[in-house]
Amino acid sequence: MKVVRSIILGLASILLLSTGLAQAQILTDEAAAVASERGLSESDILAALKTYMPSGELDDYVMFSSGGQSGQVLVIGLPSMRLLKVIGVFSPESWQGWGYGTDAQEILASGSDNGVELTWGDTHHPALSETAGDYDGQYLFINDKANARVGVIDLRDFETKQIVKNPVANNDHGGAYVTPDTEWVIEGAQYSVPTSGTYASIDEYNEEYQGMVTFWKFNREQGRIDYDASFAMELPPYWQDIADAGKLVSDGWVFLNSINSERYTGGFEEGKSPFEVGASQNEFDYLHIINLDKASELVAAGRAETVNGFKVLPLETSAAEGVLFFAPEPKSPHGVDVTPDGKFIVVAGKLSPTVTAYSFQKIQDAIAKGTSEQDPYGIPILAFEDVVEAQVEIGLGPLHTQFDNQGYGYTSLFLESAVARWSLDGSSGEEPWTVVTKTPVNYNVGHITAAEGDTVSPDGNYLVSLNKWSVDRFVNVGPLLPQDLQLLDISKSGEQMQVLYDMPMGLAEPHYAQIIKADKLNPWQVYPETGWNPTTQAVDPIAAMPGEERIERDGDTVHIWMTAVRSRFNPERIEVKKGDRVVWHVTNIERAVDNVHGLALPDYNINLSLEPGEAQTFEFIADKEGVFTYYCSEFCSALHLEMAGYLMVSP
Ligand code: K7E
Ligand code: CUA
Repeated sequence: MKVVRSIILGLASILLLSTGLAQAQILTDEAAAVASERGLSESDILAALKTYMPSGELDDYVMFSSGGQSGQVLVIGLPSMRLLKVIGVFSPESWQGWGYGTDAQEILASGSDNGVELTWGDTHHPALSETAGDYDGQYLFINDKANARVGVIDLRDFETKQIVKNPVANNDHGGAYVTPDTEWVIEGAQYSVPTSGTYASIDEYNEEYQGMVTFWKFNREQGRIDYDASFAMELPPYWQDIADAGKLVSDGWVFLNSINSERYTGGFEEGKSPFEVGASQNEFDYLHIINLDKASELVAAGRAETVNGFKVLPLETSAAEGVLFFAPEPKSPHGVDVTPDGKFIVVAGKLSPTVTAYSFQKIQDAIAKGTSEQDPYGIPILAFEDVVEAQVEIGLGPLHTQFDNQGYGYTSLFLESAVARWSLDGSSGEEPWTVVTKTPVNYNVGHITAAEGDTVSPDGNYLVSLNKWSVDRFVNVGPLLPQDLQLLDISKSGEQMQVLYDMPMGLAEPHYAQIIKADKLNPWQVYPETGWNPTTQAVDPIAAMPGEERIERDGDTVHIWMTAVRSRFNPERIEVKKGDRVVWHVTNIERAVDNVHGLALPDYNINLSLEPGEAQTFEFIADKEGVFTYYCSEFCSALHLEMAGYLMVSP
């Protein structure tokens, strides 16, 4: 308690300068009493001080985290670890009206064209858009591992604008990652299947199944992936895992790690080894080294084939033209992460207690020198000793690596439940390529993410450990536990890395996250003009405008042009006939910040969120006769409960 008291005394003396003796004394006594009552240690108090945000104070960083099986993206402020927003991407999100208006329904249904309506996604890796290798705060991309889709979120309004379905893969894992100027969004498939989408017996796995990586061309002006300018590369049927783009010296190259070089096909039910054993027998798998610039030149020169209407560069072409190379990587590896200077590619061992740093220069030299080693598909294999710069003995179950501004790498250790800090090639002042310290986390960490950690100039300061298990951490809420996101202070060099905060995340399993400086984000507070369509990011020509509210019948279709303002809808009474098609346009004509209205229409499964200026259109067939009340579902004023109307459907 002495130490605690001395910290508090220290604090009090700072306060004394501004407030005077009496108040400082009160603080000392009260704070010491609280600390003693709650049994807080010195480091507890420091942690509390470092994360506490007084009401009205804003966070320094914003973390965009995947929402895992919820199909969402989570927005979290740092260092307070306050949840700021949940963004609906692959799943309907009624709070945002995401998936209830016509435009959003169309976006959300992307990929649902084979007769099954997709209503969820498994988001893994968010990627902030970059300019010259730095996050620019404009867009966010996120993959859906379950269905091989990529979502595009516009950070002017934090809403999903596009979902593209991969036409030559049915699941993905190596996405989303961006190249340093966001020209390309990378999406690597995971479990190999016949890319044509047709049936092939698993006995023909080696010949008829393929691996895949897709490069989606991003059009920044339009804020959309350009489907027709995108292409995929066929890969051998190993299971490609995680990817990263080169930067600075390695710009133009892409790195993908893989598992299952055994090309094991399972069959536990027939007495064979399960996948977990059969797919991890080899000492080495293959780091895929891809010359993306060259691949895109070949595609531009017409060397791609068409599979399911999509451009695919055949494996033979990549092999013959020097687009694809392999380097051995130990053993069933997981993350691949390029250092901020672009010089090294760090692969975490997973089943090997090491991280391996490959030198981009050595890779180039080895490619120039040539190799006679090939895999069964004719892909050149560079010799391990030719391309490796260093191997760091890191600990058990290394998965993912991040970087800071002090010359350290950080690697998550799943089996050890720890984050290791280690020195890169020397700028930290420590002996190069050695572990400096480890901090325990609770428990079983997957990804870690550092402030601006995937850029050419990371910030250091904070690191978040995204833990898989939260046993013992929180009040029991039943057998499905929350996830645990732990904030670490990594601002000090050497052995000090303090866990500051545990944030329970009761919303599926966040895999990866990226942290951007808050001042790089510049979203709108209200939509720029009244009648704004968030999908087109422009005034909608069919929006309902103030003064033009009306109901018009055109045969069996009834058009409604409605405005919403505190605290009324106009019109309030709508009469239609059973069987009519109702096309309902509604605009929130408020201009004040946070003056949101909702439009909930029970029985027809509609709930919109209308932010100031926003226009939405939805439609339905009025196939249920009766009297329905619609109402504003956002508490907008003292007379919010009066903000309602009647929809009457007569026989
Ligand atoms: Cu390691 Cu899907 Cu990035 Cu999870 S993945 S941990
Ligand atoms: Cu408008 Cu409540």
